[in-house]
Amino acid sequence: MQNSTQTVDSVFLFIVAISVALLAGITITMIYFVLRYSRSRNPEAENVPDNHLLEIVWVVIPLLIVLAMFYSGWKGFRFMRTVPANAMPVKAIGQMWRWDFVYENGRTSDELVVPVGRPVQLLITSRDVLHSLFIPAFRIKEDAVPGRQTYLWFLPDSPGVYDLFCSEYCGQGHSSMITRVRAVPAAEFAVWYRREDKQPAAGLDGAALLQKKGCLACHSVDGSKKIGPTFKALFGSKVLVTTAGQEREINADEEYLRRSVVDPQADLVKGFPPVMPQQKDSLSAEELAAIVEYLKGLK
Ligand SMILES: [Cu+2]
Repeated sequence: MQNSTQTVDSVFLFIVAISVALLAGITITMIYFVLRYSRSRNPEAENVPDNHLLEIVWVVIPLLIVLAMFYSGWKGFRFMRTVPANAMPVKAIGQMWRWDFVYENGRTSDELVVPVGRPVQLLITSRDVLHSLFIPAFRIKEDAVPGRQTYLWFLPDSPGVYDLFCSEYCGQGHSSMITRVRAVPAAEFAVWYRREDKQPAAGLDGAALLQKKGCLACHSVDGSKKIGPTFKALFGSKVLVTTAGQEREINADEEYLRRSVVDPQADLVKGFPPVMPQQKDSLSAEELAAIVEYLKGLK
């Protein structure tokens, strides 16, 4: 089965080949004309009458060339917009600044694990601003738009690990919005797919989870100021927040930590923008507990 890599590369090479041929042809003709029609060889100016055959040729041939380029691009576009019936749907959700992948059985992952040999359809959206999902190895890219679903498909035809980027500048942490596509043999995928995500790759180590979930793009653990408040010495401190439009001072207890992760805008810390999305569906209860436990220990 053909995949998007071959499709895009063949269109690309076709257009590059035509461009190189045109560049060479035009350059050679130009050099020939400079020499052949130089003033030293033609001291007397001469009237050159029009040549209908020549004019028709230089209109029709370039027309055929650009139509051929259009046709190959259009064929490739149709191929890439037509999702095979047996494709595996995976939701891909972008947010500042990470990707979440949600599978049909509810399994979630922060890297895109796919079985080799089966087409994958990505159903893409965003929790906050515009992002763009880009997998260079498969030559596919599509915007992630809040409130709207876009799609892509690709065929992972050999096992391997491929980069997956955000390619739409989406704020300060844009460059850390990078993860991987892991294409594994079908049997290995079946095991991974059935496994409950109680033991994520990073274990239940709160520090590793903060890193893995992208929290540290906005929050520091050493007291330095980023887009969000620092986690250092947060537990037990007094925090000035806005709750339902009312300013109040709140005690940063365990309940506050948990609520601020799951529903960050419930108590918005003064001096910080309301940009963090809710984390209801992106953290398991165990992961949340591990993170809160870790935050409590940050003196
Ligand atoms: Cu982004």
